[in-house]
Amino acid sequence: MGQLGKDFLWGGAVAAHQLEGAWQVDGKGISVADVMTAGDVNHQRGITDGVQPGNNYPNHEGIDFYHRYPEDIKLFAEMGFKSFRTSIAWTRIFPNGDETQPNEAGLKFYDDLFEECLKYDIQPVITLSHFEMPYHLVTEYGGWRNRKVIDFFLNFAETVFKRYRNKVKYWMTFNEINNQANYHSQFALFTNSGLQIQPGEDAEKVMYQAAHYELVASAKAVQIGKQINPDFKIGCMIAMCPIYPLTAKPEDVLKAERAMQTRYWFADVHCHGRYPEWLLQYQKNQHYDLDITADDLKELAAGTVDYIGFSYYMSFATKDNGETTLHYDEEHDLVPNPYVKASEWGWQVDSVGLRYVMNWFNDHYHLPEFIVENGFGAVDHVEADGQVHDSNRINYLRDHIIQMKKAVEIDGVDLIGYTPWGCIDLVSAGTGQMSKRYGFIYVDKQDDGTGNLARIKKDSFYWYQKVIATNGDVL
Ligand code: BGP
Repeated sequence: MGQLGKDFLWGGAVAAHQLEGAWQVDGKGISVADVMTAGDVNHQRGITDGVQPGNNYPNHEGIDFYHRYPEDIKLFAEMGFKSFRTSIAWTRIFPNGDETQPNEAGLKFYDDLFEECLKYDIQPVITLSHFEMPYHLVTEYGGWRNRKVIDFFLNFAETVFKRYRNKVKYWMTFNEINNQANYHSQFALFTNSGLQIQPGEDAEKVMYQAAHYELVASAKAVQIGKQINPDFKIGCMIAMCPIYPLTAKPEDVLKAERAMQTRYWFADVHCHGRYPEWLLQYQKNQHYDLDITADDLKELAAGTVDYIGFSYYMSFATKDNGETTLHYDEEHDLVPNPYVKASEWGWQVDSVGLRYVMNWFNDHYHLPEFIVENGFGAVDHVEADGQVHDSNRINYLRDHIIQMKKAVEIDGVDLIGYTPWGCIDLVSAGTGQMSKRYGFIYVDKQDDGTGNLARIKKDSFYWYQKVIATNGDVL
């Protein structure tokens, strides 16, 4: 039976655009995250030109991690972190994305940040593209619908692989690359691929083409990375929300199976190095004559990943809708699961689902796994005693760690590490809110931008400190 090894990478996860702030400091360019508004009442974020003065764009200031990271990394070390996942903001290194020479001030910032981590024996775990591609690549090239963006991304990847080859071992290419499987979601298309669908365009077809170029870029980046440092471990990053059939009715089971294929074919390409047959057939049925060359397919086969990084928050359910094409449309085909409870943001909490997906990934790809996001977004309050008593978050994480341990100790899954999302309060990607908090550390910043950015250790800070100190034995 497997155990959580002594070098199990307990840690926490963030993303540059959700906490660094300093959005135009030291030469940084405008990223797609910088032109996203805060959430409206339905928590839907808008996309605008964001660069107008005076707009309260939550990503612009974040929690000022850019200047305060020594204090925050010290707090992570106090919890006992062995790893810290964050992203390199592409626009700190190449402000517009299509330059040939990098911005030295941006490279220096991450040199200093990684050195601060290594000072405490905390391994940086780095995402190359986390919803923050240069906005210039969107306006000038149309985002990932343009094959040229592959080379711009590879220039960025090679630059940072070389610069940090002795400081970073664990990398991943595109954060939640499969969110865009929901091709109706403007948020997913824009943050994953910088896509803005024009009137009359087939969003699904444009998404397949953009995803193809990203997958080729990922495969080529893996090969480049391994040439720079053969010890690199380069993973993919999949948003994993399993989709269960609502009933045992065969048509519901068939629908759920196609739903899983539709959301996770990206992992097939990342891990097997080829497209699944069902998708090739589907694209043929749809007469999608995509720009996929023989050389592309060779690159996909040569650039498979070393591990499966994934986020896990919730599970979904679906049921047969009478269509014969089996086509799964995430916007319309999800139904509530009566057996699980939802958070105040409607996310269906399902800790057993974590054990399910760890087995699903193991069965499909049999690669090491890394849970690089898991967490409970909730409104926290600083009580009269000056503390934040976040027992709901402790209960959520405890339940998920229990299932995670079963998948390792009973089912034999090879798990590299666990980095709960938003280990310090930061800006919600989906809603632009600070009030949807995930952290072990509270940050005094509110949705309207007010607050003094003070950090407060929540109850979960001390709980997680004990979890790490006992390697997951004390929960
Ligand atoms: C994932 C993203 C993270 C983070 C997380 C929580 O989709 O990879 O960047 O945002 O979700 O979601 P939210 O911030 O919308 O609550």
